[in-house]
Amino acid sequence: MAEALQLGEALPEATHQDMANAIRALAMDAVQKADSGHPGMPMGMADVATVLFTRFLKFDAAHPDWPDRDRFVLSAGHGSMLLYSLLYLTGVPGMDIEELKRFRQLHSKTAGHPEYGHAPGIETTTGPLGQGLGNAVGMALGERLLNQRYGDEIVDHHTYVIAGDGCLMEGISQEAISLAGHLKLGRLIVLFDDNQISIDGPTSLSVSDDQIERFRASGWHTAKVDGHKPEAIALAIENARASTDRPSLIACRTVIGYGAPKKQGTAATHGSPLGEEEIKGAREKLGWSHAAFEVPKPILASWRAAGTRNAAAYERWQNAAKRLDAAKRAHLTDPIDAEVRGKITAAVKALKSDFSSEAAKLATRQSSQKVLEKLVPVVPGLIGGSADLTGSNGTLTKLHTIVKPGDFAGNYVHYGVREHGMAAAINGMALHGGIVPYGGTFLVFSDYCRPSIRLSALMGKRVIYVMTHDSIGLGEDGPTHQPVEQLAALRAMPNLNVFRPADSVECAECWEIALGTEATPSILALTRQGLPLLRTAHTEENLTAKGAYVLIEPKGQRAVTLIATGSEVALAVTAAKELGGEGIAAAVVSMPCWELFEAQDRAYQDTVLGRAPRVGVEAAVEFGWRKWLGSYGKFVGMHGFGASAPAEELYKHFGITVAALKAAAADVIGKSQ
Ligand SMILES: Cc1ncc(C[n+]2csc(CCOP(=O)(O)OP(=O)(O)O)c2C)c(N)n1
Repeated sequence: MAEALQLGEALPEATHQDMANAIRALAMDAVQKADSGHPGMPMGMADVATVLFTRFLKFDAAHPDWPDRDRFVLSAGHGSMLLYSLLYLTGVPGMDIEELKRFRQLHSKTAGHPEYGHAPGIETTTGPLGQGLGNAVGMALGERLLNQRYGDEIVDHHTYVIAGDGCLMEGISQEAISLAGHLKLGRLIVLFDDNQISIDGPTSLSVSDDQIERFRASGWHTAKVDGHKPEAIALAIENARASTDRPSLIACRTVIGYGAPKKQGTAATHGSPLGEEEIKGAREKLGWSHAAFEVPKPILASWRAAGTRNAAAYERWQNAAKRLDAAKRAHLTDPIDAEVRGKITAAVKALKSDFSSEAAKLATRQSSQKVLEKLVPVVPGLIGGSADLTGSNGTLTKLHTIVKPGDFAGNYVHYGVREHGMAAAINGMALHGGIVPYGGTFLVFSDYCRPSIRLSALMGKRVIYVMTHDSIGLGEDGPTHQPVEQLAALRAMPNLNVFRPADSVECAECWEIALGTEATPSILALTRQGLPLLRTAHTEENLTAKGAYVLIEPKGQRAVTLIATGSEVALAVTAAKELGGEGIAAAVVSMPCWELFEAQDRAYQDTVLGRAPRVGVEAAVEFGWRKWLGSYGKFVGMHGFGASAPAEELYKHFGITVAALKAAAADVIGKSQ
């Protein structure tokens, strides 16, 4: 069997064709064994991938987490067997032949689509088409930002992407292409699998774009090659690498399912096993006489040699990295280490104390800006930005400088009106390492970012979304801009912390948690309108960390508990005071983060929620609130879309008022007696 090579064994040179055919064979065998998967794309792009991995890609299979490796993103994630074959063939630890045999099985490293974290070398989770391309823009931007800060010896690599027709048809691709062209990300190279086939059949059914002209219009260097001619591919990649001030597109004309005698060039190879007969025919056509999953020693040896080709470069890099200051070196992979964490906590504590004593009325978007002013100097790699709502989001401080095309000294990105592109790019920056990204837009446009937010959550990356104008409280812009269902929709997503702070102090606490939570992204839902300071008594403890806490505990036994988030906590506080004046003991629970509260133990939850009947208030739809209110609790909030009017009028119009809260309290108390 063709597995491990003996030490000292000569490495006979395999031909390019043999090496590419190894990918083809593994892809068709694994898909056949799993009885599901996508053989066509790996078979079609095997030549391109072989040229890239054996001649250009800077990686060291023994050290797949080398910070200065080239990034390889398989945006067309359905072709996952291409990536898995490459990882196995080049010798990435843990990706052995058994994993390929377990393609698409539970707990294998070889999931249907590449899952970040399942195996080294999977740089990002792909499958939702176009996302990988968006991530790659962020990775390429991250590389340039860190190059500026660390120099060529430490950070100097390329980002390569394989994208298919599907990726380029998705809307997100336009945002990604446009942003990369604008920023002049010259180290981004997209290899387009130009096979003119997608699931429904030939792409002529649905698209007539001239992709070359399209990329060129956004300032890209472009080329077209026959994707089965290794020398032409190599030359195109060389030229792309020489284009240092423009990103590059190489349209590689390929035949999907290359080698399958009857099915190649057709959609039949896209997403189904080829079948035993067709595989037998493909083996004959390709001249591949080996058994399923068998890669002859000389061919494997050549692949393994590709995997060690950069071992010396890796050693050189290690030596250069050793000369770095220890903290700076650590921040290349982990910007928020224990020391930085300590600084963040100290800054947040000081700010909370200031906020409490000043007791100013501030919109939480303004509070957030004030928090950022303190964080920018202490968090290395903190890169801000907004999708053209900088002033509204409060994402820019006077300490920031702007990232410009070809100039990466700054720490703030104007993403333009490209919410989806921004969200995918900040995922890419977080994946790259060395960067803690945040990006701003209006909360209602979280829907424009949602597919990328979902991937931040699925991958478990520290990405911070600053989403302002979080309710009808934004006023006159009206229902198109007033989120009502977004909070519920975001809370429905696993592994996402949705924060809705009630005042400046909670806002500072939310930032501290978001920065300290490495494997969970955060949404900060912030107000446009001013809010009174509620946390007038300074506490060192971060109360938001438990998700919810008792803000007001009445004397004596609770008659009712008012639970609120964000801007509505102030209403609950006023209602509780008035109820108290009327002899009704009302508690107020501020609940800035449901997810963190859900993670608390039962005893804490019981103390906070109490045994009295409950009323919930949030200027959003009720969906999800039952779990806090129980069957008999009442909810005060939105029951449909908002309207265009001044905020105060809207609160009255939609019945989100102190009077409504008191009436709801009376109602639930009455029912419980
Ligand atoms: C956002 C999104 N929409 C739809 C799909 C389902 N899907 C997977 S592959 C594919 C066709 C892709 O065509 P192409 O990129 O040309 O891939 P090829 O047929 O060349 O393998 C579709 C629609 C998906 N994965 N992601």
